[in-house]
Amino acid sequence: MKSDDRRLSRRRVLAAGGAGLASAALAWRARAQTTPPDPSAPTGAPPNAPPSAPAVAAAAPGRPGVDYTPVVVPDGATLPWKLVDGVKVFHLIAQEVDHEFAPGLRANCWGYNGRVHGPTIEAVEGDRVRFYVTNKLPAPTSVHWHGILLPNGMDGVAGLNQRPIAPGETFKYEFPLRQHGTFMYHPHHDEMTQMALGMMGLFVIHPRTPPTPKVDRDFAIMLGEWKLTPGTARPDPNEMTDFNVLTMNARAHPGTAPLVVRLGERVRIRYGNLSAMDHHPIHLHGYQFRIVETDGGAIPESAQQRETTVLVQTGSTKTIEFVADAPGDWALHCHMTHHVMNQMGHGIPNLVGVDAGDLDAKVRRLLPDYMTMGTAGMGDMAEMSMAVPKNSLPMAGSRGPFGAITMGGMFTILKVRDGITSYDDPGWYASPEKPADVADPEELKRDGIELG
Ligand SMILES: [Cu+2]
Repeated sequence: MKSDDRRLSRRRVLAAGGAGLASAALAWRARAQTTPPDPSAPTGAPPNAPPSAPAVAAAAPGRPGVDYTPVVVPDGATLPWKLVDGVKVFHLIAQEVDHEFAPGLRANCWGYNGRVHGPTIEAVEGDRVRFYVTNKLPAPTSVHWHGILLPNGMDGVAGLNQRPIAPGETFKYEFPLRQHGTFMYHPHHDEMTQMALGMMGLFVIHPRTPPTPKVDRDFAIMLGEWKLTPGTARPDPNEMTDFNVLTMNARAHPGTAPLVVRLGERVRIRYGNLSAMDHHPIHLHGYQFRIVETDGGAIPESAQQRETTVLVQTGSTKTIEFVADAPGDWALHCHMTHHVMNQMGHGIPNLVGVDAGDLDAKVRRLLPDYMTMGTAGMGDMAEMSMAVPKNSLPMAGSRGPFGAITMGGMFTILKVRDGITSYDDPGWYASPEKPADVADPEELKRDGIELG
């Protein structure tokens, strides 16, 4: 609110009369006194308490499998740590990484510990964490702990909070974790270049008291976008609008691993988005879910809404939960239709509805493989195994049980199965019901459907 607006509304309130004002103030006070405490606030210190304030009541370092259910990072990994005098010690190594986005497409990226994106950091509210960051890049860098409440000198903005980490140097960051939720890390030095090349990761802090009901499968997915000109070897950090590789955990469909879940399990999916320029509305088929948390903390149950799509703005995280009670292969994808496409074929004229006539026959005299495409849309492209330039991905397409899946990019599959004994890819779902298929002429007749 601008100060002018505030003055205006205040004048308006005063004009409403003293008695009304007094009763409004009383009502406000009563509400303030009965407002329950913020469930996302850590015990012992308010979220914005200065660093000298006590952290959560001194707690033993959280143990995986005992104090929390470790997250699953499809196509990714979590960062190992060791315990030294009660402190969890991590080592991040910033370096160049040869990364595969999907079979057929690789690039020289920048990441951490041999991975793009960097491994997911996982700890528990109340832990004290120490990060050594070694810079093996040819450029200075820094690490910002995005969304984490910490002392100012640990915030990692080069030039503002620290000097940059020069190539070859190892810096130390250390702070207590005073909150829980899903957060991120990324450089805050030459962000445009370094993040476009892949430098980012998720930072999951589990609550000190495990949630009830218990979450059985806890997935972590970082959403990202890249410009990788077909045939080139490095992502282009100068791109502002035209991103052509859209990823989940730095993989593009058909390179994305499915999310495998046993029927009836409670599922959490944590999404983080550090895309350069885009927000991603992530849609899940077959389910309604609740958005239970943002990087600002847990959302009280009374304020949670049922949704089928969650908008993950860049620079934010959103966490959803649902009980996987519907078996099947359910699509999980960004709903921006150009974000479920891969590199090839965006910069072409609109040929939908065009009659190519005998153009193909004429051009084939010169180019034997020529084929006019796009006159009835792009769906056919997924069916054809056209030759594409070296190191590039066709616009769309993977093989499903019923033919081509005409999507790529920010797309994966939630596979819910009864009776599975492992979380390995169970293959395609064998539906007990007959899938949609060509209509029976008798039924068409019965239902009065006239086919012209
Ligand atoms: Cu998107």
